[in-house]
Amino acid sequence: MTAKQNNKTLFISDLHIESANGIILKSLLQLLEQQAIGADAIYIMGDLFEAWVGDDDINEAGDKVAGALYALSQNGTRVFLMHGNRDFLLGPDFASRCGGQLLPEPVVIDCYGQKVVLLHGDSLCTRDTAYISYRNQVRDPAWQQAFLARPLLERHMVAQQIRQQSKDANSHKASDIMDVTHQEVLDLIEKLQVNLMIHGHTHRPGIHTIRLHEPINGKHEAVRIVLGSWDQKAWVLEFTPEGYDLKHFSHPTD
Ligand code: LP5
Ligand code: MN
Repeated sequence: MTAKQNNKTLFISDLHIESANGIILKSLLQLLEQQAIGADAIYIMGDLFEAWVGDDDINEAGDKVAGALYALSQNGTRVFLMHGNRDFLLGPDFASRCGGQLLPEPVVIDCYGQKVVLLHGDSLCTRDTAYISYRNQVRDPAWQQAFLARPLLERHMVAQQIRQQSKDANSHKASDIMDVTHQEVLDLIEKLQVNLMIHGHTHRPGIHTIRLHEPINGKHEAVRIVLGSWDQKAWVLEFTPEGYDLKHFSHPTD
């Protein structure tokens, strides 16, 4: 049997969708209908939504995203979702409405024969100690259970307050502490013995080569690919058996 043509896997993150009628959702729908169609898989690596307060918060933006991903999955593209710091409460109910699967992080996948570690990226920003201690609290299952038991309106109000506190806090933080800690990256790559890492979160899209102290899989280098946030344009990492390409596109204008 001949190899399937046009094998590709897409990686996106940090869309921060907040409105059913906004340009970002339109841009995602365009990507799913035009570029993701026929792909082997799509990995949505966190912060798909601006804020997610629980799968019981049924809303039009969520419905549209789930409907489009479900259609893609029915057409044979595997759909994977990962938590970000804005949508860490996204649960298996929503994932199944997308015809997808929620991945733990970090997770190591095999992409056309290459081992790749995937994670949202916030856990690598360890110099941002205020964020890491906040993260430890809100990732605690007991805290989440209690939060999800609160009325929806209250959850929305808390989310809005935390967003505001986060914006205020970030305006006073040095820019470099909101980037990944190089040692954390190295430690994870060495622990998992991979030569490729893909993450988002920092909104600093790029491809970085990392010199290794000890070779991994016979190589002295590893690569860290950072996905971009979708505020000004759409960022997509396209992975094929031949290689990868970090692309960006203009959002639709109409
Ligand atoms: O999101 P962004 O890019 O602005 O900044 C992030 C970090 N901030 C956050 C907070 C999110 O923006 C808010 C998400 C709301 C939706 C969540 C659903 C509802 C859950 C409610 C949770 C109580 O993730 C920011 C990082 C930045 O990335 C770069 O990495 O710096 O971190 C912060 O701003 C955290 C502050 O430094 C500390 C905030 C203290 C808040 C204390 C409230 C305690 C709440 C009680 C928890 C038990
Ligand atoms: Mn993020």
